[in-house]
Parts: sequence; C-alpha cells; structure tokens
Amino acid sequence: MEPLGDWRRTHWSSEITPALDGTTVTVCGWVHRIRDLGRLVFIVLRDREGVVQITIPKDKVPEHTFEKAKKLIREDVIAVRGKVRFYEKAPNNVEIIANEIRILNKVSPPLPLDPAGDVDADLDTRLNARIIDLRRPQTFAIFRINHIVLQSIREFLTNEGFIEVNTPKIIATATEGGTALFPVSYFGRQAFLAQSPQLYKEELTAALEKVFEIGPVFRAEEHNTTRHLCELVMVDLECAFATADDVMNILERLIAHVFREVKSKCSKELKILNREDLEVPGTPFPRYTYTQVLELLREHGIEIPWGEDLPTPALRKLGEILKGPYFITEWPTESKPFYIKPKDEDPKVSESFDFMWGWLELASGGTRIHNKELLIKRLKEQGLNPKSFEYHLRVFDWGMPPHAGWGLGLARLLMVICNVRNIRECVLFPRDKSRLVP
Ligand code: AMO
Repeated sequence: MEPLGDWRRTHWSSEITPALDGTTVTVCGWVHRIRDLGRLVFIVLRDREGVVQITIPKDKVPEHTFEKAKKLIREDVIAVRGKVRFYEKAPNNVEIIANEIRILNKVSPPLPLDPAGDVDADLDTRLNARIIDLRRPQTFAIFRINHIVLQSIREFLTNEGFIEVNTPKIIATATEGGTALFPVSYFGRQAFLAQSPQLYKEELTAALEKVFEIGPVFRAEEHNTTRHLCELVMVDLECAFATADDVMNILERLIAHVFREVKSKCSKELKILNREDLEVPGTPFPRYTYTQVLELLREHGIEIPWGEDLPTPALRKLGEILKGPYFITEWPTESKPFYIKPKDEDPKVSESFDFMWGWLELASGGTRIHNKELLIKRLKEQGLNPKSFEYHLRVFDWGMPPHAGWGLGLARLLMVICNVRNIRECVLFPRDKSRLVP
C-alpha cells in the first residue's frame, strides 16, 4: 500500500478525451478490468464518472510501474499518472500511457458482488454489499437523479418563498394515527421517533408562514411491501393563509419542475436506466373526488363501501384505469388524521387529497384545522387524549393562521421517475422489518 502523497486527481475518467492528447494527467479510482498480455498490461480504471483505459507497455514505461501493474487485481484502488494518447482502437478513442502507478489499497477477495455486472445478483445480495452495488452505473444513476430531485425541490420551493426548516425527530407524541411508532428511551422517559414533522410544521406557519422540510421519518411498518419502509425521507410543506387547492397547485408545479430538471440534467442516467421516455407531465393534474373514484371502481367491478380506505387490489385497478399523475380529493373525514379540516358544508367529507401516480400514492395533504375547539373535538373523536397534545394545542391560542400542506415520499417519487418496482432500489440503505444492516 502506498500513500496518496501530494497526488491529486486532475481529471475524472470521463474528462479524458482525445483533445488532451500529449497532456500529463493524474486519475484515481478502482481497477475495473485488467488484461495481462505478457509484455503489455491493459487496465480499465473506473471512477464515479466512468472508465478510462490505462495502457502499460513493458518497453515504454519505467520497470517499477510495469511490475506494479502486474500485481493488480479487480477493485484495487489506484492512482495513475501518465500521458494521454489519442488511440482510435481504445474505448472513447483515448488511453493513458502510465508513467507511474500508486497502489493506494488492495481488496481482499472474494468480493460479494461483481461491480462490472458480469454476474447477475438479486436485490438482497446487492443491498448487503450496497457500496459495491453503487459502483454499478445502473444503481448510481438512481442516486444521481435523487440528488438532482432534491436540488430542484429546494430551488423551486425557495423561489416560491418557502423557508427550509429542521424539526425534532425525537418526539413525545404520535402525529399520524394508524402506523405504529418506534419507542425510544429518553433519559428514563418514553419518547418516540417522529412519524412526520406534522405538528411542528403546522406550528411554524404561525411564525415563518411558508416552510418546508426534507428529512427522515420513522414508521414501524409490519408489512413487507415494495412500497413501504420503516425509515424514509419525506418532503413536507406547510403554508399559512392557504387551502388544500393552493398547496395542490404548488405540488403539481413542483412535480413538473422536478421532471423538467431531471430530464435536462440527467440524460446520461435516464439512458442507463432505459428511461429516455420520461415525459414532463402537463399541469394541472386531473382531480377526482373520493366518491368519483369509488364510482369508477364500481364500473370496473370493485365495490368499496363509502368511508373505507382503498385496499391494494383497488389501487392496482385504479392504476390500470388512471395512468400518470392525478389527485384523489375530499376523502371521508373519518379516514384522515385528526388535523385535517372537515368541509364546513359537509363535515363527513374533508378538505384532503392524495397525490397518486397510477396505483402508487406519492403524497397526501389537505387544509388543516386552525380552530382549537374543533381540533380538540377531532382528537377526541379519533380516540386521542388532548392532554398529550397540550404543547401543540396551546400554540392555537397564540394566533394560528388558516393553513394547508402536504407530505411527499421522496423514494416513491424516485420510483416513478426511474421506473423501478421496489422502493428499496431508491434508498441507499433501506430499513424494513427484516433489514437493519448494513
Ligand atoms: P402520509 O402518512 O400519507 O402523510 O405520508 C405521506 C407520504 O409519505 C410516503 N410514505 C411512505 N413511503 C415509504 N414507506 C412508508 N412506510 C411510507 N409512509 C408514507 C408516501 C405518502 O404519500 N403528515 C402527513 C402529510 C401531510 O398531511 O402533510 C403524512 O405523513 O409517499
């Protein structure tokens, strides 16, 4: 093993082009492939951005360089200094004739996974060796797109006047009924991992007015599905002096913006993922009320009593009928969390929405209750104890504006953009009931 010393990368592999013919460069990365022809060694060096051929002819390079090249095996970590040469038979018509090689680290074979992709591996094997899996262009492409998605969300919402915030993830009370909490021992007191920033983001509208948060939330999901995880990144938004309609409008424009950015900045990644057909969706997205959706399902042979949630088979059917993005609005008040506002003229129905893509729910939200008495009534109706929410409720005495917002599952959005079936593909180190490592 040799030190990096004062060597620094001068170029990514993808930046080595025939135009650099004659230039001395330093590249760093991993031995992707190696071919030893006796007096000539070829190495394909891989870095995050691609690969470049390194050529080491015995009679043209220093003796020690040739000897080192002979010792290398796949995935060893190296730095190479040499001269770029235009050579039309090499990949991308270019190679580097190595002058010096530094072996920065050796691998300990066998590796659990082949990053060159010569051997197929199932998702579990890939997740168990995620770092090697991420060296595969198909896997890395998803996370480069994820980076652009995050960047474009921040850019869009900042331009719309929203302020990015961070709220606590260790909390005292549940916010989302239904899904179970992870308990935490907090210096002898019972605490929980946050299921959502719901209560904090609502409170913040009483001061910062327009906020968003991109952060982890935790849900003790019992079921092993391709769309549920126990830890996920949620994009949460909350807006003062607004209704469900206003925040649906922000959401659909945000989604179109994200698609546009991914399409213009990730053409290489979309190609790797066979997703060159990605289209920027037109706005506004179609809107169907919950009642209309039940009628639609009935026409297709699925009967769901009014008031019930849509089970997976119904969602699958809906995905066959309604492709692409749409909203389901006006859910039964009973099926929604306590903070969602019932409609004034018909309190059985709420000012709520789910944002869907085919069969998959990507986000949900609505107008919130900003009247303290009504909020307490709804807490009680849902079997919750207002006493547990006293720190939240007192803010409603301090001038709570009418407000609305939504929460969007980042990995689910990525599933749609990248057209992958399992949410685990879209999270670096997914957490589900059976997966706690790596
Ligand atoms: P909800 O519980 O519907 O709403 O969550 C919002 C969005 O988060 C994603 N999501 C999940 N993704 C993966 N695994 C999970 N276990 C999981 N649970 C949720 C989905 C979902 O649409 N506080 C409200 C939002 C609001 O009203 O502002 C909330 O959390 O994409």
